[in-house]
Amino acid sequence: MRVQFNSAIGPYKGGTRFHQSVNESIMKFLAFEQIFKNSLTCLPMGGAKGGADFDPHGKSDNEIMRFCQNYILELYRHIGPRMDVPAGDVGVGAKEIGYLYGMYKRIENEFSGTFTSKGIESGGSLGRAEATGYGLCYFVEEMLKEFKNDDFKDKRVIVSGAGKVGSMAAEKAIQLGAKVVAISDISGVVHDENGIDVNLIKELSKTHNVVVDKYTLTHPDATFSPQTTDIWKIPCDIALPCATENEINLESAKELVKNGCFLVAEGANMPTTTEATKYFRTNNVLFGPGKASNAGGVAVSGLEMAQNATFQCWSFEEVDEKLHKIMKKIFRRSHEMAIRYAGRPDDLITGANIAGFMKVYQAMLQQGV
Ligand code: NDP
Ligand code: 2IT
Repeated sequence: MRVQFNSAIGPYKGGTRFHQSVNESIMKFLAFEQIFKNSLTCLPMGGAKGGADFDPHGKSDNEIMRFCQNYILELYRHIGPRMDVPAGDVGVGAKEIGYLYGMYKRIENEFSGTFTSKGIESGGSLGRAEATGYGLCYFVEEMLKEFKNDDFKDKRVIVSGAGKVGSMAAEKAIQLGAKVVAISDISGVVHDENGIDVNLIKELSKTHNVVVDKYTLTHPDATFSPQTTDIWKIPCDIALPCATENEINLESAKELVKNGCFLVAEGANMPTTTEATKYFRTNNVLFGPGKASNAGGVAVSGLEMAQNATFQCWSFEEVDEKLHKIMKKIFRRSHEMAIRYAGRPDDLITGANIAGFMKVYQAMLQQGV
């Protein structure tokens, strides 16, 4: 299915999710969020989301390819480089995008981009695979600088989700001087006080198989718990939920606050329940809302569209620098709106909502409602 929610500021744009939980209600809320997230990037992209309740875990490459091809047999007529540009999301990475784009090309007989997060050889952008996780850390850097006059150095960080977003967030946090002490996937949580070996996590997560439970085989000092929510019980300064919706509930929020966590930034879409979000706010935990903090992925998707449209290939450094600037700008705009409308400079939830909404609202008025 695909929900095309708003195209006031650009072609419909958003990820494709393959997961057994996919239904119309989840797609609608993700597409709705995507409108304002995409607006925050300042790039011309509308909001959409799509997917299927197909579970790629344990499927062969051939089965995944056949599913992708059949998915496109219906979707192809509704997408295009100026109409709707899907990308990856949970369960959909460069491999699946390759199969989807390949089938689209076979039907339409054109090399126009139309999908982002493609493999590099198929027209993908360098830096797209890293973009959401790296962008999240760039956003957190701004939060630390503005509200604490501090940085990542020596901070204890926990990251849920060892997928595309989580593994890259962990990698960048480490590059910026943090110690990532725990990471999780659907099999459970690995806790390593020596610092998580992100290269191993990245290596293991190349397949759709669970990986975290294999970590202790090579890292005997680490401990493993099969309960995914146990990650929120591990003392940390910064928590980066990068797995799925509603993974931090009120109980987990209380554990985090009790153990000294002072900053939470969402790499996933809506990983924090409303009650947990309120608890963070009333306990002075700095909070980065997903539509701002995880916008780096779609921002680099926008840069991939720009490269495809102009037949250019930018270097990793060029893309990463642009991503860094975009994340800083998203923070600045959300912060300004928080000061202006929420009366609380750190209310980035209100700030990002208003900053994202204003452009879409003005475009819709200009175009006649
Ligand atoms: P992936 O499928 O690559 O990774 C998801 C990871 O989360 C996997 O390691 C998965 O484990 C794990 N997981 C799933 N459920 C749980 C759980 N309950 N507890 C702990 N771990 C769990 O997806 P992405 O990294 O692409 O997406 C993650 C989140 O980020 C989603 O909310 C997505 O919408 C959002 N997002 C993604 C962007 C992107 O560009 N990819 C951009 C912006 C937001 P397993 O593999 O074992 O199932
Ligand atoms: O939730 C998201 O922002 C994504 N899955 C990325 C969307 C995109 O079009 O790159």
